[in-house]
Amino acid sequence: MTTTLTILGIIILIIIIVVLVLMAKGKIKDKNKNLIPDKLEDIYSTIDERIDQMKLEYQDVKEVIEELKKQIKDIEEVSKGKKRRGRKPKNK
Ligand SMILES: [Ca+2]
Repeated sequence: MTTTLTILGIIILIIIIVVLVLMAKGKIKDKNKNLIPDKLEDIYSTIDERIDQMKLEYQDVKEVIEELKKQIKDIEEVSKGKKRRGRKPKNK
């Protein structure tokens, strides 16, 4: 186990050194010189945008579920004899 981790650590270290050398030679682009390859920054940025979009979509689903809960409660109330309230006018 320790040997495996040591070998893995050495491999990661070699990859980091190779990437840094390639960046120093300009083979791997790093426009802002923060030692993070531009490709990695692009990937991070894409993932970050998608997570933001997913949060918005999740919020939509949450709102629909809340509305569904209200509607189910309305069915329950009507079944107990309460008068139907009907749909609220949309204010969007
Ligand atoms: Ca960079």
